[in-house]
Amino acid sequence: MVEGDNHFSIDSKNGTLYMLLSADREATSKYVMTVQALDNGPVVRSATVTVTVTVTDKNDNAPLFSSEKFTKSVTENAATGTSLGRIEATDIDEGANGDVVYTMTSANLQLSTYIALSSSTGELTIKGMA
Ligand SMILES: [Ca+2]
Ligand SMILES: [Ca+2]
Repeated sequence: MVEGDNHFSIDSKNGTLYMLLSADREATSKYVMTVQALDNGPVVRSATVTVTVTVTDKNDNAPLFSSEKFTKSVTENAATGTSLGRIEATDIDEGANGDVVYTMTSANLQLSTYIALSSSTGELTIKGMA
């Protein structure tokens, strides 16, 4: 190996590449290294190649809310469709592992009939009086 990273080692006899440290896609998603092959001739000849290792994602992070607590207020008799703003969470994983879906897990019956939560955006809106 000519240049690389301490995450890898290579068997100089058979070219097997070994991973020495575990990878974290959220820290480094790709490793690029140069590997050189040398012959044993009287005048040594060589070739180099670029090796790219891509780290695929594992769902190892939970979504994180942007705040520990959200407080919203609404004026009485607010019209149906009035937005109360968003409850926001982000997930640093990739693709479906990082998609956030919002659901109301506990709300008093009155609240869930009066306020709607968008499962995709986390936006709260007034549904209208029951
Ligand atoms: Ca991950
Ligand atoms: Ca995740």
